[in-house]
Amino acid sequence: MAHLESDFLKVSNEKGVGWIRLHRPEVLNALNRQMVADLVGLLESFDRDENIRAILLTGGPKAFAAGADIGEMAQATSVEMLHLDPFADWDRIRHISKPIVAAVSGYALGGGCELAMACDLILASESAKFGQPEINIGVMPGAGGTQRLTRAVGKARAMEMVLTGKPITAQEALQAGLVNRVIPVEKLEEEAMKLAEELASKPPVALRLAKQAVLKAAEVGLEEGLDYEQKLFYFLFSTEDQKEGMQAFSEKRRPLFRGR
Ligand code: DAK
Repeated sequence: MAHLESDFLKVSNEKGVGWIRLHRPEVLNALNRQMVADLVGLLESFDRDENIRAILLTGGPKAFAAGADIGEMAQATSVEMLHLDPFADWDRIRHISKPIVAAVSGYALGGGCELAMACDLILASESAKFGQPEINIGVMPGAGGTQRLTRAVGKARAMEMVLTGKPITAQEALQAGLVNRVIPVEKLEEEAMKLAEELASKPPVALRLAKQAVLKAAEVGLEEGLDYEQKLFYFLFSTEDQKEGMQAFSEKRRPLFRGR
């Protein structure tokens, strides 16, 4: 299946992993509208491609992304923002059903931090800096920075980051529970690819439903969440992969998952 080419994204596809690299280095991968539209289109196209089972999103060594493109927003009025809804594309990211690993080096600020948080796992290099500096340019986070960040790191730290605009280091992000691992800069992409490949080897239907169930925990109360989890669990007994997984365990061999 062919995937969209873009001026601002580099794309590859190997070993079941669809790899997207944000590539607008002259402005530290500032996310303009076209770039976000291309990114979302590509994520959706990976989501439909049966040969892709996990997605890896990276930036460059100096920046994952330094935020939405400030120049593009600077002169907009509220009414223009409302009518154009230039950010509607962002919202589609949360409907991607395959797991997305973000590998972050350098700046992940504003929309860059929000984009990383919209992914499912974040690996950070030792140089990574996460922040919501929107307050310093007269606005506030608008793509999840007050919601996903607070759920990830708790009110105290989120409040400080959002109100002061000061970024945190990779180690602080690890301690706060924002990222999964901190990795030396030169090893980041290799380790992120290994993790994405590992995800790509799992049974795709179970992977998708497990992702949905974990995300649900941030939205509903415990009882509703447990009920949802149980129903998805029962559903998996209608898949060939469940039979194959359990049979392979009994026969002491590696399972061959087909996504059915
Ligand atoms: N937008 C546009 N250009 C940017 C940029 C950005 N966010 N960040 C950096 N650049 C550009 C710089 O202007 C500079 O361009 P030239 O001057 O060379 O033409 C080039 O990238 C290199 O940057 P610096 O010269 O500033 O590099 P330094 O190493 O000195 O500083 C820095 C790096 C990351 C500390 C600094 O560039 C910086 O503070 N950048 C801005 C960070 C920021 O404020 N980010 C938040 C932007 S607001 C929403 C969705 C998303 C959003 C909102 C709503 N909805 C769904 C509703 C998101 C909003 C934001 O992200």
